Amino acid sequence: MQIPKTALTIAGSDPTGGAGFQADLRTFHSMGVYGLSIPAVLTAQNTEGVHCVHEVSADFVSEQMDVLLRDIRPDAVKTGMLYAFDTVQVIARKARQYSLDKLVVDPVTVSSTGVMLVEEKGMDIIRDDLFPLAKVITPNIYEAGVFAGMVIENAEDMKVAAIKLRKFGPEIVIITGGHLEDKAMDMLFDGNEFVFIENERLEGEFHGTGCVFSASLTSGLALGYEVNEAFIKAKDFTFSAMKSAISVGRGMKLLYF
Ligand code: PXL
Repeated sequence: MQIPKTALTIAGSDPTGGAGFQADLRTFHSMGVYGLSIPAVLTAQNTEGVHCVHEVSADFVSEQMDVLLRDIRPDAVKTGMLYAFDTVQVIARKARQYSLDKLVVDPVTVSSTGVMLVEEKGMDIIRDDLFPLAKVITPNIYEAGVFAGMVIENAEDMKVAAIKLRKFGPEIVIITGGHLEDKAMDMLFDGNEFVFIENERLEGEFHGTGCVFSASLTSGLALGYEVNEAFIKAKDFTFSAMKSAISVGRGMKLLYF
């Protein structure tokens, strides 16, 4: 049997499986990629929201990376919710040490219900230490605005923010979750051109769309696709998972695939 491509997620735990490393693993599997996972922080949450956060020490995140990466070299890697600044620092150091090149950084900052998923100092380190190592960063429109220091209201603003974010060092910037009237808009900027993908806007509150999008993008890179192609595949995958989302609890819908 042929050995499958592998992808590693370094992210938070979400017991609902709608977001976090659990959603990433489901996505990797669905895309035909073997999933590896390192929990960087734990949350207590349900479909109504994040209740609280429990840190995993930076030392233990470091240990998990060392033990895994000296044995297995993943074909692509993504980071999600990391929370603590020293955890972000350690991950950046290890990413350099192990030359993790197909690195997707999803700069998770806040939950859908407004709970902070990163320390303030952690955001600075994501920007200064992780962005320069990233092949792709995938902020949503809100996160892109925070990192670029502006409010994004339309497609022109998305372009301006992407130009600013690319100056922090990632090769490619993808901003998700833009909207214009009844359209949902995602945009890729590679330093030369802007590529917009438009979809119909779906009704309802969805949990984990950012995680599923960045994990499907990471799967595409692990499978050997260029970022432009992986972007289209990830968008299709996420949109169809949103269309078949399920209400398993009392709160937000979870993407199902
Ligand atoms: O969707 C962002 C996100 C990422 N990772 C974890 C989360 C959330 C949102 O709640 O809980 C673990």
